[in-house]
Amino acid sequence: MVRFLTSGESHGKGLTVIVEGFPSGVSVSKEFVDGELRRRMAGYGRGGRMRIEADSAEFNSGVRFGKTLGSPICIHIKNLDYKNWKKIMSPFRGRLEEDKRILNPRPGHADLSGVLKRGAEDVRDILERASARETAARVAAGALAKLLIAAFDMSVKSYVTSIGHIRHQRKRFRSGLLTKDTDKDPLRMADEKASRMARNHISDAAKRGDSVGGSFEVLGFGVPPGLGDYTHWDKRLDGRLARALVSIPAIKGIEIGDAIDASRKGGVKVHDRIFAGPGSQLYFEKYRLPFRRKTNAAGGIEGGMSNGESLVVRCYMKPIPTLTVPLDTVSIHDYSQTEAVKERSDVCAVPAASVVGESMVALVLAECLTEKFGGDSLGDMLEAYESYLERICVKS
Ligand code: EPS
Repeated sequence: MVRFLTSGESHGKGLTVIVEGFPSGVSVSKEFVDGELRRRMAGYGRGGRMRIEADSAEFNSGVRFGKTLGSPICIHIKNLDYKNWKKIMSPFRGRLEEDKRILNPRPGHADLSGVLKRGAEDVRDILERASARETAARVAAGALAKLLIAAFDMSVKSYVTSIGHIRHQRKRFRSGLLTKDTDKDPLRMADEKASRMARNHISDAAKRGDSVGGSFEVLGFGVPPGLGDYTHWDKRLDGRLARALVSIPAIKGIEIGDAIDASRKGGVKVHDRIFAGPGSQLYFEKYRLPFRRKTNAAGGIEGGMSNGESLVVRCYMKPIPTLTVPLDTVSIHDYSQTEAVKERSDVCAVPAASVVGESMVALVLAECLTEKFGGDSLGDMLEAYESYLERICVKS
């Protein structure tokens, strides 16, 4: 099954990701992976760091002549900012200087619990790895996953649904593909008025030294029924998606389909009725399910499995905890009252997080596809997939 591990500190030499269990025969383009990395760097509200970096994937293993080998794929992304941090982040030279230590942990960040857990004497030992810089490595892995699921005519998209209290005015963008290219909007919103208001909101927050959270929706298209499983808690697709998405730094809530609205209504009004007749989704240009739905309150998941409708998952991000208005905290040296460290940071990273959300959803789908259709070679997987479609679909 597809899985991955990342390494790297925010101001260290760089980030590395190893993707394992990835089938052979998948065409990989470095331009595509780099394009995904660039999408994550964009967005109004990013701090000075993104003007220093130019994330790009260096492939160290697992790909030959543009195709995956089935062996572990290792990608490295350089931190261009490392040249400014060589002394502070050197693996061997130098030592911890008393006056360079960070002693005042930021509320809302990993700082304090990390120091207690690891016995660190410098908050930097914790914050460097806890930094959301790590998500660049996830996006590199997610780009590979996107290429794999694309071979099954599946895709993942996202758009930002709110920034602070400013909410997207257009109701939904679920039916079919997004009509707008949200990459063109500085906040990845599909509602221009909301985007303009949100930009002002972020600028105002920046002037006050504050930060801003928000929400985004990730959509999965072309997903066949039966990914994930109802038989065990850890195989459920909704559980796997929730875990993958809440693991993105600062994501604190996730909603599948219309979960919150549905919790306030009766079942008669909520559940997506099933009708006879060919489904709207066309798989491999010729297969359709022999039934269809007119609604998708379930967000494409029933009983822990995909049901053939589009996946709809919404994520809620808290405001970034690094602030120029420092919050109350205590010193890790003597627990005396003080103010949190002021570090350079982003004011709002919701658009970036939505790209990371796409990556995590693509990785979960890639994992489910290799689980159901085998993971050795793309050719074998596609054959198994087509015989599954033959069984559950009608040809149109
Ligand atoms: C981050 C702090 C900022 C962000 C960083 C996440 O970095 P710096 O401390 O260097 O200004 O820019 O995000 C990234 C570097 C990135 O690539 O997304 C944090 O503390 O989480």
